Amino acid sequence: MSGTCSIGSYLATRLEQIGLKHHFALPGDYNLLLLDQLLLNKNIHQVYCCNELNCSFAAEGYARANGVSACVVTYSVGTLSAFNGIAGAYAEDLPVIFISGSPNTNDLGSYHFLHHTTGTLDFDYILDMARCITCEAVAIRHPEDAPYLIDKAISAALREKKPVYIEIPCNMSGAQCSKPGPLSNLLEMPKSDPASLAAAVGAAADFLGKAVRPVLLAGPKLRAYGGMSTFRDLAETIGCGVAVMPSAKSFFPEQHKQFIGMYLGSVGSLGCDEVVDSADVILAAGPLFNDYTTTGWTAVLDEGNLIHVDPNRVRVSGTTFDNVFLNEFLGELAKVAKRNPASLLEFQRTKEELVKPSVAAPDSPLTRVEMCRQIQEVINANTTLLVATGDSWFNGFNMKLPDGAKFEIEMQWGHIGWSVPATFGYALAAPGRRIVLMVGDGSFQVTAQEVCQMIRLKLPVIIFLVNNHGYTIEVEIHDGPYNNIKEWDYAGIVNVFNANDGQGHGFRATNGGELAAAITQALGHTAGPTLIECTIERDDCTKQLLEWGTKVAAANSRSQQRT
Ligand code: DPX
Ligand code: MG
Repeated sequence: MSGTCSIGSYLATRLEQIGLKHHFALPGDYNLLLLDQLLLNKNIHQVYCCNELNCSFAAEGYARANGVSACVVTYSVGTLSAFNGIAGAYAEDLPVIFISGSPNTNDLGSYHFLHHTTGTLDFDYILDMARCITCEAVAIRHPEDAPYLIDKAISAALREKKPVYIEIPCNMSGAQCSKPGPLSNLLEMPKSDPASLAAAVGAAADFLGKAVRPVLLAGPKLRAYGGMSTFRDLAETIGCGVAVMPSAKSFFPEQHKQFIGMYLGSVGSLGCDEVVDSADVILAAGPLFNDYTTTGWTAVLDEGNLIHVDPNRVRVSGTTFDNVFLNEFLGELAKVAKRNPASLLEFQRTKEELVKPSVAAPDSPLTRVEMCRQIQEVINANTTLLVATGDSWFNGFNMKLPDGAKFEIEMQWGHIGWSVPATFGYALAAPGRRIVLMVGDGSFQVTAQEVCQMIRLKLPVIIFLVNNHGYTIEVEIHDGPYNNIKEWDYAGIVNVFNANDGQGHGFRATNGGELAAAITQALGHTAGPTLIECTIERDDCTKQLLEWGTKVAAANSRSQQRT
């Protein structure tokens, strides 16, 4: 292990060691030498995006499938664009190693103004901003510090499941530093304080033991903090009803006999909110309750009834136990929790069966219901369904997932445009899966270019582009001329991206027959993506969106209260 290597090669080895097969990149003169160094490592492929925003979202999507990811951009002009996706990764608990190639260190202390900056002598503003949206931000200024700083950042990302920022000056990527050793201590995860863990488990077991009708609720942080399997163990020990929050859809199998649906207050799945609301103890594992997930603060669970399991602490009916980690807590609780299936029995007694939509006539104008009916058929055990911000969220929530199917949503950050590059990144990290995206026309217009990278890398993604002629979610919350968007030829755009060497397919479906034919083509096409533009009426949205939109709008328009 002794000897030296370049800083760029040190970084490449570390990225390889933490399990990356790809990193996403955009060139600029401050990072070109770094990109050259990274290219020397043949075990990780450099993958390109059309702009830095997309690059950050592609890395965010890759981290969803792979657990961790990296993207490399150029200083300031590139970094600032990527910050949006990096902040999104922070919100969504995804460890993205965000690397920026920065100015020559000899310029920093001199009276030198530099391009791509604000035209002042401040060269720290990017690092300062990065600190707000990462869990560790480091800037290499001397080669001998590089191994320490790179390792410090990478281990923070893996430990905290948040993005980190590493700034490498353009005169440093080729400079020598000591070679990387084994990863071992970088991967060490913190352990709960034993006394605190025992106290938390004791209090939770006691609280659950006295409950008449407990339920379990899976939250969005369950996956990032490694609790999906211990959560299932706990659920099976208790035998109670198990609900999921929207961003945790697929974190507990929907075919499991204890599954009672998605909890989203009055717009959750049929019969679920009644059971959760009437439970006297709710164990929420890795939740994040915000205005969206509480449907505009109309579905706020009583803290007194909650066992609130955060990544690193637990609150049992308002009493906090610090230094208790989610996965260990759930595992220990599963060993001592008592059986109580009352909430599941309640659900089974009260549940109403959903009426399956009937098949529409193949030549009648396409409706949202018929579109979803057909998309449902595409979802198999090997599918990952990604849904973009908009009514695609609610269309996605209503989809039934067979065991093995996965669901991805960016509901905390909620950036329109996230889904196209994130799907690209996800598809790259999950080559064997059937990747299906549902995206609205407005969201698509933000980051549409990234379809060309799916074409470039021959990724057989199926994109259902819901053309409802505008920002329908906003139409339902509050309409105005700003919700109208310019019509595009969405199906035709694939040919623009194909140019003379691509094999993407684009179809427009205006009725059920055309949609069925396009889906058949898509399922047989493996040499690139298929985009199916589904044209529906502007107001053809889910009833959940209407109700949710009204409640969120009411929460947004509350006037200032004096307390
Ligand atoms: C906005 C949203 O067409 O979906 O189904 O028609 O709503 P629907 P579209 O993709 O439109 C999305 C649109 C404009 N949200 O309805 S959800 C506000 C918004 C945001 N992110 C950013 N800017 C604005 N969520 C970056
Ligand atoms: Mg739309």
